[in-house]
Amino acid sequence: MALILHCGSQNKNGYKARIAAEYVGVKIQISDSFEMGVTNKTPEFLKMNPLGKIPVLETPDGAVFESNAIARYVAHGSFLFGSSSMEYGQIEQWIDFSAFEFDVNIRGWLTTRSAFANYIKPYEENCISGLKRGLEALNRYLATHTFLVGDGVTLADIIMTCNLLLGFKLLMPKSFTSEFPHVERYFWTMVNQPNFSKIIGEVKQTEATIPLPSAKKPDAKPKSEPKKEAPKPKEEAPKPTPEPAQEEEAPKPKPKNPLDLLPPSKMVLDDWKRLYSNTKTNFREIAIKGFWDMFDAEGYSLWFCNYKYNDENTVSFVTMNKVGGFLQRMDLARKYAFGKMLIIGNEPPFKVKGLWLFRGQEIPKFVMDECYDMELYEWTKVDLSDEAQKERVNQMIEDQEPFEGEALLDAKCFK
Ligand SMILES: N[C@@H](CCC(=O)N[C@@H](CS)C(=O)NCC(=O)O)C(=O)O
Repeated sequence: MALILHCGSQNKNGYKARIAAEYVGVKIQISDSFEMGVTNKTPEFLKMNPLGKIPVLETPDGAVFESNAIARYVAHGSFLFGSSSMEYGQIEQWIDFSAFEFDVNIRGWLTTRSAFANYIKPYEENCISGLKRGLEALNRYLATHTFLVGDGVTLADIIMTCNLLLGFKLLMPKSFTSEFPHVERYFWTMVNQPNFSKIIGEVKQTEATIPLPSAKKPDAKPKSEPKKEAPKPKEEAPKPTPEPAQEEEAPKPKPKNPLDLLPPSKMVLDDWKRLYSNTKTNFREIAIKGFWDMFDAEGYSLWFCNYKYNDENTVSFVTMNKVGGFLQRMDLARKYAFGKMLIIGNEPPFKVKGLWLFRGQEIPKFVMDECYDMELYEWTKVDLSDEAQKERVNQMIEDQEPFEGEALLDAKCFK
């Protein structure tokens, strides 16, 4: 009896064993009669996996469930486990890493965006920040490694790639992954290996995170538990619910941003941005003086920000990309904000500090809600009665070097 894998042919968890099988020359047959929600609820299936989940591998000696275990079974005793105890340990280490840092968070993020789950914003944010933390760590590692362990593909690469797959296909567009260039290079190298592409086919990166089902609006508060009889997840990732027909309702006028309802300000943000951009000499005398002349302390507030995880900023261009990504995501606030971000230090770990001018007296709520980078920084309102803080504002606007005794690696402006 051949090995029979019970799952759909597009199941990313099933891919793990199937790619491993290509490398080690094991034959696996996909059960062609498998029907999700039907086959896996039968008593015969539940004997193989009491949870009724897929994939399950049926062997002449019994069944194995859990996709990583199935892949291990297929790869047992082969070069896919490395050539020493240390390599073996590291392969297992990266398999666990990919399961807990990526699989858990990608599945969680997908679930929040699926038609069968209630949207819980803090949960989604938690998944995204966990995922980014893992990607940053992996990116650092891959800056100096082509494969996860040793000089060739191991089971760790197979499982890692499969666990990243739905992220690239459904959630993480280029603007998200470009912060992690080594992960990008690694992922595309892997999915284009002949033994991978034979099973997975061509992989296309999503152009945007799959939208929320149109019936559900983002809501910061958790809603009630899903009903027991809610439809079960499909085997593959949830598909976005189609938009309602256009003719159903006349488009509603876009609600005004609350910042547009604030009392008018004498400060015209665009004038300041123009002055900043056009001042090429005598910056202190012209631009900085002009800033304070224009500044309206009632209509605007100034904020210092400090990156919370500077210890992780060990690679210069990755740190710069991270800040660049933050500024891109702040695009939604262009009408209401100006910012300077400094990347500080001659050598790693680099510090990231910034100065932001926001319309209103608080950091706008929609920025806090929609730009997840915001929570990666500590925010302190500038005390305008403190001359030392005002001088720090000047230095940040001006990219003064040295800044707080250190060289600047880069300075980026949001305007
Ligand atoms: N950790 C398991 C996850 C298996 C899993 O969640 N399978 C999903 C489909 S991808 C399933 O069978 N869901 C059906 C159910 O929960 O009833 C693995 O890696 O095999």
